[in-house]
Amino acid sequence: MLEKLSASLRKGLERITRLALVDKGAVESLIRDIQRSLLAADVNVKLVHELSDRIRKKAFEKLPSGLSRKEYLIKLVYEELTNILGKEPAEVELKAQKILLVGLFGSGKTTSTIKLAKFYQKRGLKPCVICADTFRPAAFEQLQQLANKVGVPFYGDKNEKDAAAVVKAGLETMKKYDVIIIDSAGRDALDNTLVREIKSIDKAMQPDDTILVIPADIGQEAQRQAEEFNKALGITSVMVTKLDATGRAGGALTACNVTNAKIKFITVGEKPDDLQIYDPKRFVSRLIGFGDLQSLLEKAKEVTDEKSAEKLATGRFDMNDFIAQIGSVQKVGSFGQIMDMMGMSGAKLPAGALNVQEEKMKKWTHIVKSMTKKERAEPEIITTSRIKRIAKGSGTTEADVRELLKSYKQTKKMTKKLSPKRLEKLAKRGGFGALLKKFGAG
Ligand SMILES: Nc1nc2c(ncn2[C@@H]2O[C@H](COP(=O)(O)OP(=O)(O)OP(=O)(O)O)[C@@H](O)[C@H]2O)c(=O)[nH]1
Ligand SMILES: [Mg+2]
Repeated sequence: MLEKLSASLRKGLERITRLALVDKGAVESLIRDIQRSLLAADVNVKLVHELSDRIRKKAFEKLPSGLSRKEYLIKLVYEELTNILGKEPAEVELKAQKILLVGLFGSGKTTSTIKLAKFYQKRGLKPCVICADTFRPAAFEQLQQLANKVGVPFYGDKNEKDAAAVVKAGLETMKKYDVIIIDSAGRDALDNTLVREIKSIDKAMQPDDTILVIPADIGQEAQRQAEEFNKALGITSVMVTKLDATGRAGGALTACNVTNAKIKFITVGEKPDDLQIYDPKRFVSRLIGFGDLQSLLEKAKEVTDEKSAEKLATGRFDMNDFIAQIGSVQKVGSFGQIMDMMGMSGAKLPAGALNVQEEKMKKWTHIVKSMTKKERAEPEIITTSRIKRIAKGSGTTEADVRELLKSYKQTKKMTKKLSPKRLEKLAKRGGFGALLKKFGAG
């Protein structure tokens, strides 16, 4: 199932968004996460290694302006995934055309014929379907019944064994329809009889588009199939079916990109509406579970600002960094972390208490804004009379100001006690939030 690939890719990326510092180690572990996800989805090993190398090579390139290292890295992963999944989408033209579906036994040709007809019908065209499968006895009835169900005109001839003859008669009968979709017979393998048969259909109809139908459950084996069909018959597009029913879809989708024929459609279920245009970018966006790249980047931006996390790692931070870090944790909505920062565990809090914590964050932000630049850099210099003034200026109480100062002081003290290595580690994990959590400061 795609959900599995999706969940594991997402986990790796989300781990990156939570990091405050992105270093070589972080990139390597992200690459390992991605490798694991892709290999489990049957993506070709060589392809996975190439992708890893590209990410590794580009990870520390000069940053494009306006992007942080973390955002850049997420964008890089997104682009590299899109790259192996086909880059640009194939063009789907909404015009009169003749389409031939080919593929092995059970790949999904007949059901896809109906799905395609429905697709064009919904977009205002007049499609019809023709059964050119004279090999399997029940093929005629199957397509006829499905066509009736969705209200698409059908042509077939139960008594004619020559597929090309059926096609010729069918095209003549169905002249007034603009999108003509022809379903052909499958075989166990692409043998000579199948090649000959499809070639004769091809000659009789001269399709605008010959779509190879490949079931996703064959995984990376799709490459060989696509190459074989392409060599023997010259396919112009690919449709990958049954994406909903297998864990190997990643392999099938990436493998199809070796031929010039692009994946044009995918099917994600058995119903007539379960057909989609294949767009690698949108596919990757959905796969990694973020609406689009933009929201992914925003998410990366929200979490801990890298500079202040870096300062935390060296123990040299001021009130601005302190608030920036707390603010970023708050934005992500990690209430548990905030509550831990306040020295409370979630279990002890009554409902509604979350708002109180949020209130406190707001207060703290106001308090810091009421400090002078110098005070923010060196809160130690704040005197009792200044506490009074700051409380007044920020619309809070003296107790609020004292609480913030105490929290800051404690954090500072803790950072001094820790070895630089441990500090760095903590900073990387989640900045101040993690640090405060660890020591239960409040
Ligand atoms: N879950 C799922 N099942 C699908 C999908 N597409 C096709 N199927 C099922 O796969 C089976 C075979 O589909 P057909 O359309 O009959 O395949 P075919 O290529 O015409 O088969 P032959 O004519 O025997 O070569 C049917 O049970 C379909 O319902 C899909 O996207 N998802
Ligand atoms: Mg069929």
